[in-house]
Amino acid sequence: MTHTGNYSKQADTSVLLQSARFCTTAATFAQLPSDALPEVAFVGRSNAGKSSAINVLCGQRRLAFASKTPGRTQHINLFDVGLGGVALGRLADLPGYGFAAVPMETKQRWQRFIAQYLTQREQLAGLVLIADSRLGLTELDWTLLGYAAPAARPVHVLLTKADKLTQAQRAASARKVRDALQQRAAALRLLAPVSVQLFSSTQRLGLVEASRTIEEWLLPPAADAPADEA
Ligand SMILES: Nc1nc2c(ncn2[C@@H]2O[C@H](COP(=O)(O)OP(=O)(O)OP(=O)(O)O)[C@@H](O)[C@H]2O)c(=O)[nH]1
Ligand SMILES: [Mg+2]
Repeated sequence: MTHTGNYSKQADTSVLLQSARFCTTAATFAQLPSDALPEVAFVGRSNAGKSSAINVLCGQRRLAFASKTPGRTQHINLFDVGLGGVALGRLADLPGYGFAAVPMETKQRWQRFIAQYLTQREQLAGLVLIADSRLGLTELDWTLLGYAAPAARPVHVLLTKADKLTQAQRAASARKVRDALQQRAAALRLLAPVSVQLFSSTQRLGLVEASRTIEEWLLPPAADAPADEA
């Protein structure tokens, strides 16, 4: 991989992601932007830390709303990212799943919306699956990976809240998730690559690795030679 990323001198956040600006909020599939900009979606259980991860990756404190009340993100919130004022891609903050106190009907509506997004969103370039490093991947996460599998987009798992674990526990958490993925990938028909890393929004752990992965999905690879217009 030749792509080196766009990093400012001292910062661990990428210039591309720092440019994030709120774009729109969508409550239905039809409300999603219809242009062709590639999108990276953040998915995971409610309260896993999706919004916090987006905020810290973008170097902005309140871009995606991070709350202590689980289940607050009920729509898909989209953020534009670009370089030199030109939008090149989007980040999508998807509704969290698995929050028990949400009425069944609401839960089913979100589930359908997420499933439709994962299977039909052509602009989807990759999925960032956020999971609590203390819990690893739960059955709901495996269900989501099953929904996502047919679209064959790459998945990057952020095992977040790693600040709550000791070094040894962190290593064990990552190993357990990698092993489980290896065991279940064939049954789930996960064809695209799945990568795993530890992360902490509060301790800014793993920012560079996560940003690089997202940048590589959003920015087209540098061409060897500029293509002539035919
Ligand atoms: N210690 C620690 N706490 C975190 C971290 N990331 C998120 N949190 C906390 O976890 C809670 C949930 O974080 P959010 O980012 O709102 O989670 P979410 O996945 O967006 O939740 P929903 O929008 O409800 O789906 C908040 O109280 C955050 O402060 C982390 O890396 N470390
Ligand atoms: Mg959220």
